[in-house]
This record gives sequence, structure tokens and C-alpha cells, in this order.
Amino acid sequence: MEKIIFLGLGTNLGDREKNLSMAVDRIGEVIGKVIECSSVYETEPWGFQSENRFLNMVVKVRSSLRPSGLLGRILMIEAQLGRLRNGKGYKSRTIDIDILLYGSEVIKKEELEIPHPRIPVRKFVLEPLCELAPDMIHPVLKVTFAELLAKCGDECGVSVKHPFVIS
Ligand code: PH2
Ligand code: MG
Ligand code: MG
Repeated sequence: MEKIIFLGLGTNLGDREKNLSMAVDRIGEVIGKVIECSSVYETEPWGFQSENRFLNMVVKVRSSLRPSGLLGRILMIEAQLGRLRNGKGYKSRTIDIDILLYGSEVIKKEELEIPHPRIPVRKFVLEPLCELAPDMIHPVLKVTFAELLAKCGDECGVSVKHPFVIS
């Protein structure tokens, strides 16, 4: 069964623009058809201190992968793009790919929670997500993403940098 999936991409290490375009290319190769991409946003680090600002964006993908298979391929892409995972807490990274939404499914497992639990408190996710799906209903909270953005108290800076051009 094909599903519409929203993925959140973030990078604050190395050539951030290249990291995003390589990630979108790999997503198209191993996850599914990339239907739409948000603009690229420049954002302040949320939840930790770093000199390096992030680039964030959201992509909409059509895929027939099950959630576990999807997660496996995401971890593979992150590793191929130089993501190092060590220790606890937030760290700067070349690429992070988070599953924000998997159709309207709700999954709560130790290794995977969908919808992503921190969507409502992160403007760096809500702003690009609202470009693509402002009227979509959050499957748990039952309000639109536009409403979540309007009520979001996140004060970390988020500004549109440029459109993303699918190559
Ligand atoms: N990702 C995090 C923690 N903090 N801050 C910004 N601005 N962008 C991110 O993608 C991000 C973050 C954990 O994955
Ligand atoms: Mg993340
Ligand atoms: Mg992640």
C-alpha cells in the first residue's frame, strides 16, 4: 500500500546545501517518489547550543515501504551522508531525516514514534510543513498544522532562505 509520507530534513555541519540536495536525491532513489519540497529555511539550533545554524526543509514522498523499512533506509542514508551517532543529547550533524507523518497512522514504539512527537513545539518543522500541508489534520491532536503553528510558542529564529529546486 502506498502512503504519503512527510520527512523533516535538517543539517548544520559541512556543506549544508549539498547535504540537503544529496539527501533529497537519495530519498528519491531508495524511499519513493518525491512529490513536493518546501523552501529551505535557515534556523537557530533548537534545544542545544551551537555556533552552526541549521538548514531545514520538509519533503512529501509517496512510498510503499512499511514504517520499519522506511526507518532502516533513513538510517542508511544518514550514515552514507556522514552522520555520526554517538553519545546522548543533540549534536551538530551533516544530515538528520525525521519521519514526521506516515499517512494518518499513529505508531508508538520505543524505536519509532509517528507523528513525530515534537512537531507542535518546533517552528523549524511547522513552518516548512505548513507550506506543503497547512490544512492537514494532525492525526492525534485533531487540529490543522496551521493551527499548531499559530499556537506554537517556539522562539527560535526561522527564516525562509530560498526555494528548493528538485534536480
Ligand atoms: N534538530 C534537532 C535538535 N535541534 N534545531 C534546528 N534548528 N533544526 C533541527 O533540525 C534540529 C534542531 C534534533 O534532531
Ligand atoms: Mg531530528
Ligand atoms: Mg532524527
